[in-house]
Amino acid sequence: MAKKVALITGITGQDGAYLAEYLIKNNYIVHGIKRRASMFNTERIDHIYQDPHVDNRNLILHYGDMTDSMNLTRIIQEVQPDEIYNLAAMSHVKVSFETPEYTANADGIGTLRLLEAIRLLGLINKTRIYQASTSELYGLVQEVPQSEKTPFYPRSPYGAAKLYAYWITVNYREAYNMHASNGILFNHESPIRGETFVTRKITRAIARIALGMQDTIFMGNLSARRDWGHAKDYIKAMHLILQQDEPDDYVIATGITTSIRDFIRMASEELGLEIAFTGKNEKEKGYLVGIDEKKFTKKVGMQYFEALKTRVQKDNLQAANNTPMIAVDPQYFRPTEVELLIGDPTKAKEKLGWIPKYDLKGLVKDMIQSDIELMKKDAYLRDGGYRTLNYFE
Ligand code: NDP
Ligand code: GDR
Repeated sequence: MAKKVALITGITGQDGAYLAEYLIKNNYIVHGIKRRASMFNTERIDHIYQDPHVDNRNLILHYGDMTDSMNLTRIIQEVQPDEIYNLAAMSHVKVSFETPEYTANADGIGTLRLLEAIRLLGLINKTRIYQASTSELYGLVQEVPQSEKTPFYPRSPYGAAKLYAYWITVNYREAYNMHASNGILFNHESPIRGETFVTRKITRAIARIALGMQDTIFMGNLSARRDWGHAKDYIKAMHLILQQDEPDDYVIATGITTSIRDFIRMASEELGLEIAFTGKNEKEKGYLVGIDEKKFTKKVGMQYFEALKTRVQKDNLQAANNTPMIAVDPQYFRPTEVELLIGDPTKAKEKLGWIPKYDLKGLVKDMIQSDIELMKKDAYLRDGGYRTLNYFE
């Protein structure tokens, strides 16, 4: 049987990388669109990269951009994909307040460009399309848990751009009978999550603190709550959505919500660290109040224990000479915040047969273990006295 051909926009991102690997394992030929950058930006897919000089490649990359209609149309014409996964986006909610027009262009109109290309190229009966919709569509809480029927109320330029993308996908499905579907995915994370999203920022920084490479993590709103799953589970839902006879929209979530503060506690606990929070709002701080020596030694290493022990504070946490592990910096607050997300994945479980493998504890463990390994490389170099060249000297 001929292999199916998939085109992934945003292949260099977290989801694009996991999805590309998954589709290749499932006998697809995968084409991906990457942006030109001044340095390599393919780190997440280097393990599946194939040299352009070998025959019968199953991963082929094209330069492109969601803001360039002609480029997208030409790539789709060349590739003639059976499935398109539109994962490319300016995906950072806080940054979208600073780049609202670009976000609307790439995330909103970008989706229209793909849909219109499929139509103009006469591929409506061949090409199925998945749109990466988001729980950010729900924004200001209308009801919980949030399902496919919950009204939308986006709270950021990102959310508003994705709202347009959601509805234009529904419209092309209804107007032209296109196999176009939305996955309304709640937050999903992994060891390869971008370092500025809150979970990865936390696991990376806690690993660095454990290894004595950093003192404090500066955070935004610690009370926001998110429904976090593992990206490895969520990309399987994307694939399942495009294998259905009928196109449709699905919420993909775990149904469990957790605050940022509790995520910090869980990530710390993975290494045997106990954090206590004091103060409120901008004055809130988190201190190291205990270390489980056995756990820490096993997960991080004995040589880092003594140094960290000196940071344990039990009494008078706010004393001036105590360095907090967690401090709040209002620069990370958003002009309008999404306070509470909790999704209802019933439809996806019943219709798609989607079964996630990871719970939040498993996700946190996966992320923190990976960040400890990554950061240890730097710690070993530091401890071994290795210094890289300074190109600017
Ligand atoms: P990432 O930010 O990790 O990846 C985004 C990808 O889009 C990267 O490959 C990036 O390229 C690419 N990209 C950005 N702008 C453009 C552009 N103008 N033209 C072409 N490519 C572009 O996101 P995730 O993998 O986490 O998310 C995938 C999609 O799912 C996104 O659309 C996101 O908005 C959405 N989503 C994500 C959720 C999550 O929790 N992760 C939840 C719900 C929806 P580069 O590497 O060059 O920056
Ligand atoms: P989100 O993810 O905005 O939900 O969008 P992010 O991890 O950025 O924020 C989650 C919550 O944490 C709070 N927060 C902080 N966030 C960041 N980034 N940095 C901080 O220091 C910090 N402190 C507290 C935020 O205020 C927020 O409430 C992600 C993206 O992947 C989107 O593309 C996707 O659509 C949604 O998830 C579902």
